[in-house]
Amino acid sequence: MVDEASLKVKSIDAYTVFDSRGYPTIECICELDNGASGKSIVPSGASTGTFEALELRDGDPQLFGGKSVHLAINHIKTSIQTAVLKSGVNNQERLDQLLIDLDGTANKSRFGANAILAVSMAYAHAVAQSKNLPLFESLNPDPSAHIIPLPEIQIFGGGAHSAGRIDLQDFMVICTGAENLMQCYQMTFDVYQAAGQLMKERGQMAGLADEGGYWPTFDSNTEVFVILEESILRAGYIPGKDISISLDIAATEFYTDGKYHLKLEDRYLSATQFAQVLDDWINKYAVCSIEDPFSEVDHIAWSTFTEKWGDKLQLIGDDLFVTNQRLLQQGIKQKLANSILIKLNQIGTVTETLQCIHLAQEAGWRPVISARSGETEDTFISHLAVATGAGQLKVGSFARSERMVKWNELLRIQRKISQSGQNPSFAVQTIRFPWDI
Ligand code: 2PG
Ligand code: MG
Repeated sequence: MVDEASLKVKSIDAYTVFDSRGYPTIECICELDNGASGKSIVPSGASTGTFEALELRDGDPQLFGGKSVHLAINHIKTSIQTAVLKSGVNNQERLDQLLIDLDGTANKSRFGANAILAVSMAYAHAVAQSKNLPLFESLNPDPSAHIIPLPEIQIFGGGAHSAGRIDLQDFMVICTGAENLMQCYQMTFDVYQAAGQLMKERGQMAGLADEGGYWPTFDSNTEVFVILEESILRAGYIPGKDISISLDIAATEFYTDGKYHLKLEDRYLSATQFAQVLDDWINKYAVCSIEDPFSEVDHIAWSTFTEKWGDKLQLIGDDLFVTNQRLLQQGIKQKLANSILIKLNQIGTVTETLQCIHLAQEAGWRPVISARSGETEDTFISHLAVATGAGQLKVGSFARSERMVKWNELLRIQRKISQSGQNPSFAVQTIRFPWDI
C-alpha cells in the first residue's frame, strides 16, 4: 500500500514538444514527494467544438505560426506549481478541483485547458508509478471493470483533416464480427490495405490525411461509401455482418446560416433535407454509428433524428457535448443522442473526464473514448478506455505511430491482464451492433 501522504506534489515542470502535425504542445513532468514521477503530453484538435475548454496558444505569428504555448507553460511553472505545492493536495480529485478553482473561469481560459490537463494527466501517471501499477489499474483497481475496448478505426479521412477535400470527416470501420482484439486488428489491416490497393488501381491514391486514413480524392461524399464497402468485400468480409461503417460527419464544420453546405456537391441543405441524405446513406450502406450528424447548436435536428434512429444506431455527440457534464445532462434529458465522444482536452482535467464517462454510463449511454487529430506518443486514452470499461476507442487510422502507439498499448494492457491470471474481456462481448440497449 502506498502512503497517501507521499502522493503530494514535489515539483512540476513543463516544456514544448511537438504533436503529430508538427505543432507545438506541452509535455509536463510531475514529481511526487515519494520520488515517483509522471509525464504527459497534451493533444490538440482541428475540428473543435465552440464549447470546448480553451486551448491557450501565444498567437505570435513569428513563433510557429502563432501556435507556440509559452504562456500556458509559464502558468504551469509559476502560478500552478506554487499553488499546488502550497496546498499539499495528495489525490487526483483534490488536485483537479484546486486547478479548476485556481483558474476560476468556466472554460479554463485563464491558464488554458492545455496547461491544466498537462498537470492533471502527469499527476495520474505519477500516482500510477508510485503504486507500481499500470495506469489503467491505478485509475480503477477493480479488475472486473476492465474491458478491452472495441476499436473504431479510420479508413478515409476528410473534412478539416484533409483541407476540406470532402465534407464528411471520418469514414471508419467497427469490426463487429471480431472475436478478439487481434482479430479486429487483422480485419482492419485487411480493409485498410484493400482500400489502399483500390485507390492505387483507380489512380486516386494521394497520400494520407491527418489521422492516417487515405486522402479522399472523391467526386461526391456518396462515392466514399461505395469504395469503403468495396474495400470491405475485397478484404473478404461482409459489410454489416463482419464489419460496419462508422461515420464522424463533424457537421458543425459545414453548417452556416442554418444550412448544411456540402461543398463537394455544391448543395445547401436544410436540417430536414440533410437528414434525408443521411437516411439514404443509412438505408443503402452498412452504417452502425454516426457522430455529429448535425451542428452543435441544431438541437431540434438532433432530437428528431435520434427519435427516428436512436434504437437502431449509435448516435454520438462530440462537438455537441464536448465532454462537459452540464451539456451531457441536458442532452440526456432532451434525448439528443445516445452516446458521447470523450476527449480529455475538451474539458481539461482527468476527474471531470471520469465523471462525464460515469454520467453517460449511468444513463445507459455509450461513452467512446477518443484521440484528437493532433496526437502524441502519450497512451493515456488507451488506459482510460480499459479502466472505465467504456467499450469503445477511436484513435484515427491503422497507420502512423501516434495512432499505432495507442492500438499497441491495448495489446500490452491485454497481455498484462492475462499475465495476472485474469481473462481480459473484449467489448464485442458486451457491446453489440445494431444498437441494443
Ligand atoms: C473528432 C476528432 C477526431 P479533432 O472530430 O472526433 O477525429 O477530430 O481532434 O480535429 O476534433
Ligand atoms: Mg468528432
